[in-house]
Amino acid sequence: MTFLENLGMNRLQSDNLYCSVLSHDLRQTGEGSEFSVNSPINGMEVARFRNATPAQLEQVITTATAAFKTFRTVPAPVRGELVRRIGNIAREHKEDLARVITLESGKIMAEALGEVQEWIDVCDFAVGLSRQLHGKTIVSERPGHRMMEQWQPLGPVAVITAFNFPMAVWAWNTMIGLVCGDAMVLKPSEKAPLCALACQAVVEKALDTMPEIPRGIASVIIGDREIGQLIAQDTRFPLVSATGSTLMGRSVAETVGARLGRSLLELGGNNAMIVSETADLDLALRAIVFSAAGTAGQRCTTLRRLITHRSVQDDLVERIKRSYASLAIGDPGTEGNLVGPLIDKHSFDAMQSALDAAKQQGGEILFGGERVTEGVPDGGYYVRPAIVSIRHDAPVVHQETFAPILYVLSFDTLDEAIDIQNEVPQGLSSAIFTESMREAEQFLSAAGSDCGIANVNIGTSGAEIGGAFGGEKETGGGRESGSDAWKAYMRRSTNTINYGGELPLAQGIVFE
Ligand code: UN1
Repeated sequence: MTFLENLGMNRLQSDNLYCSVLSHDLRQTGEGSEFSVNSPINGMEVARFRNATPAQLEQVITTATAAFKTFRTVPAPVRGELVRRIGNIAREHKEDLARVITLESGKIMAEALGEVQEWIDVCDFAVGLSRQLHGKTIVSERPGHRMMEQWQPLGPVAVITAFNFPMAVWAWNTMIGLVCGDAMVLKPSEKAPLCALACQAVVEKALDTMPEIPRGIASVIIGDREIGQLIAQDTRFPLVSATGSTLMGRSVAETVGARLGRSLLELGGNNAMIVSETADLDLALRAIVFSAAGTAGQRCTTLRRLITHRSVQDDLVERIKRSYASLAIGDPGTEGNLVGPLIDKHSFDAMQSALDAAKQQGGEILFGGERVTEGVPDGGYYVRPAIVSIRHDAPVVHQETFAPILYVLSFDTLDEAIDIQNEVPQGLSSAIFTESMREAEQFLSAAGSDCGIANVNIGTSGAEIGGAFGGEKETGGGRESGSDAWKAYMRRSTNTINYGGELPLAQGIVFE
């Protein structure tokens, strides 16, 4: 695995185990239970780790807290310069980084390269932002007074990531958090720890060129649920940003909420596309296939519900079937393949039980769903993406199954389609395909989609980093990446300054 060596990761190995605790100041193998990382490509072991212990977490938090004290006073544009260098190193190693993603997440190379590109893009965004952390000047009701607000660094921030976007989601949080002046601690998915070490290796290369920056501003801790729980409990993390299942997010939110900390959650999606009778079906088809079958259905933004106007449904479904039949399924490292493996057997079993449930609930499997064993590496769980026709209110349709199952639902009026779109507990991404301006505007209006992302003539997945990314309801409400998502990583301080010689009270109160 020369790409790991190119990234400088070989030096992290000792006794065949990779480090579980990593920052410039700390470099240790874990002292907890051992586990192996198996590539979804063929099930083979690619690395072994030992989980970190609570005592090792304590060291990481102490290091991050100390680094934060210095880092918060480093001027934001200098912090931006660090992020600029991180982005340049990521550019230089784009292909090697993508290979680590493919190895651990099973994502095809084209999408893995796209993921590294998201990291690079968010670096560029964050560099510009480092000179734009603006507060407001506010007029005061009192003579001789001025009011303003400032945005200050928040503190050490914990980032808990999922296997499916092991670098991009970390980068959205960490590149923005760094320009905001926070010390960032990553607890990666246990399925993608090598990606975390690769990210850390890039940050450390950049840190080597800027000795004025405290080393402990970025660290990685590889641990199990217990470590995640301890992170959520620890008041030294004013913010815990977590991406993953709703189950995991609920537990993080409850624990962080109990200590009145902040959590930033990006959880499950159950994303829908409405295809109107006026839609450009060629365009819709391309969007559907990428959104539903791309990444083997393992994006938070994956298209899971296709809400079609009754008049176009049969034609559209036929076209999707034809397109699905020609999708190359196989080794994600081989050029030309478009659908790689599911992450593991557990994920395959979950897909099969969802398909069984769909059948029991009156659904009909129109295409796919089965395991593919020919022309794919042995040991991986490759599946043919499934198309299922079913009632919109069947219970299985309201759950997120992290696999390529596309439920096809029908509607007669747009009001009905929007109700169907909004009736699930999740609220991440949504789309409408229509050539009607009225329909598009209704979908985007206050009475339209209730999701954090609502698109017109674009699929549900593949968002750019410039927008705020996240969703409502069980998706958790957090926003990451672009727009003003940076505000979550800072504390707001409202300042009133009296430059007059009197002490007038607000609201005209006389107290003498
Ligand atoms: C995720 O699946 O957790 O919009 C993130 C998209 C990507 C990010 C997905 N930019 O599909």
